[in-house]
Amino acid sequence: MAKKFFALIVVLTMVLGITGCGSQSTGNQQGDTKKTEESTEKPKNEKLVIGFAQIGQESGWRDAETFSILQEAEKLGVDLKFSDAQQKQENQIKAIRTFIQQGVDVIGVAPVVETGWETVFKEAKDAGIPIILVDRRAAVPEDLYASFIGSDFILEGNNAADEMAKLLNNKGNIVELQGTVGASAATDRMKGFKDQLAAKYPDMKIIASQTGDFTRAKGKEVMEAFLKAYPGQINGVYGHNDDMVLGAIEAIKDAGLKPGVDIKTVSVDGVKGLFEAMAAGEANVTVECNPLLGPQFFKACQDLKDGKTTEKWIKSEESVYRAETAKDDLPNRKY
Ligand code: GZL
Repeated sequence: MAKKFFALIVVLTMVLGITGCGSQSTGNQQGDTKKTEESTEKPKNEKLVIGFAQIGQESGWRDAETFSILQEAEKLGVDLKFSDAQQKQENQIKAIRTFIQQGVDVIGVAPVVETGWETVFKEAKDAGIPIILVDRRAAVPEDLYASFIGSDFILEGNNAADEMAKLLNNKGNIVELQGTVGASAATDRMKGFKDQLAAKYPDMKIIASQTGDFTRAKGKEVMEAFLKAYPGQINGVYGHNDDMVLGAIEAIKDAGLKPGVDIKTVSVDGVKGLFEAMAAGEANVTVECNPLLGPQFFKACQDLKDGKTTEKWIKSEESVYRAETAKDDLPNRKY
C-alpha cells in the first residue's frame, strides 16, 4: 500500500515540480523576496502560494496524507512548496525559514514533536505569514498558529482501550507500542488509553510500553523483545499506529503464535494493510485517524488569504473498524 502511494507521490511531485527528501521544492522563483510591510497586497484572485513542512515517509498513513496534500494542490492549481524532513525537526524548521524568505501566503506544518517551535513560529508571525498545524499539535501559545487540523488523539486512546476491553473481556495483560517520543499523537494516545483503563478496567494492565517510532520495522523489533521478556503472558498489543502493529503481527507469527487470536490487536490509523490483516484473521480493531486532510488544509489556507478567520481546531471525523466487517469495508477504503 505504502509503495503504491509512494509511486503516486513521485508522479505528483514531478507534475508539481516539487522535490522531497529533506530539500525544498523549487516551485516558482517569484517567491524569492522576503515578505515585508512594503509588499503590496496580492490581488484576491492570485493563486495560493503555500509552504508545507512534512515530517517524512515513516508510515502508510503519512504517505496517504502527503498524497492528499499533493493531489489537492494539483487539483486547485496551488503553487505548493513541499519539504520532506525525513523525521528531523531541524529540517522542518529550516523549511519554515525558507518558506518565510519565499514570502508564501500560508505555512502548513505537521510538527514531528510538540516542543521547540516557538522561535520559528514567531518569525513567521513577524513576517505576517499564518501557520496551520496539520495532524499533530505544537506546544506554543495559541496566537502563534491559526488552526490545528487533526484528530482528537485522547479520544482515539479512549476508544482503543474500550475495544481492547471487549476483546479481552475486561481482563488481561497488554503491551504498548508507542509512536515517536514527544509527538502529540503518541503522548495523547498513550494518555487516552491509560486514563480509560484507570477509569473503567481495573483488571487490564499495561505490562510493557516502548516506542516503535510509528514504523513497521521498529514495531516488529519491539514486539520481538516483549515476546521474549513476557513469554505466554501477553493477551493484547496496543499500537499507536497500524504500521507498528503490522510489524508486531510478523513477530507474533515468528514466535509460533496466532496474531488476532492468541494475542489480540488494537491500533490507530485505519490503513488498508490493517484491514487486510483483519480480513485474514490476524488483527482485530483499528481506530480510524483520517490522513486525507488536503481539502480541509487548502480551504483553511484560502480562507486565511481572503482575510477570514478559521476555527482554532478543525476536527477530523473518524470511526472504529473491526475484523467482523473488514472484508466489506476494504473496497471502500481510500488509503
Ligand atoms: C496522526 C499522525 C501519526 C499517524 C502515524 O495524526 O501524526 O503519524 O497515526 C503517523 O501513522 O506516522
